[in-house]
Amino acid sequence: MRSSMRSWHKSVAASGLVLLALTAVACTTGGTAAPTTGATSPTVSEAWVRPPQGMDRPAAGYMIITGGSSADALLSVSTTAAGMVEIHETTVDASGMAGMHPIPRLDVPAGGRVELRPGGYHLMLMQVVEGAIEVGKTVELRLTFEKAGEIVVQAEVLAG
Ligand SMILES: [Cu+2]
Repeated sequence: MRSSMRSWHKSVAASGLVLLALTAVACTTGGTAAPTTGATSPTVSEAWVRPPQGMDRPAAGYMIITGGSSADALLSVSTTAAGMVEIHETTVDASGMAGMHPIPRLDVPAGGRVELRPGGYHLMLMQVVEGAIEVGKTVELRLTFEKAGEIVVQAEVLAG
């Protein structure tokens, strides 16, 4: 009896987590209705931008991309806040030195979760428009996916 209670608690906790995750995704997509075909596009949550660390320095963008019903890929990103945006991958070489380089596409598996975060995949916003990326502001990022097309997200500028 006691053990069945415990597993009941566990499953309630687990479904609560799922619910939270779904709510977060629904908020960032602005409650857009799902296509009637049942096919879903990738969704983007927790988008934020770290301001440039000094003059003529790039800013960085982070987010969580959750895959839709079929595999897709992020191909490019643009914003009015910067002249150019690259998708970067962070790698660590044999001597432990971290470096980063642009990648032409970021694959998003169906139903998968791809995190862009400090020390991992990230967006590099180059040629930042003066004053456009400051803490407290919001940066609009236009993401182009191979299949889903354009997805626009609002990224909060956070000190980080
Ligand atoms: Cu980078």
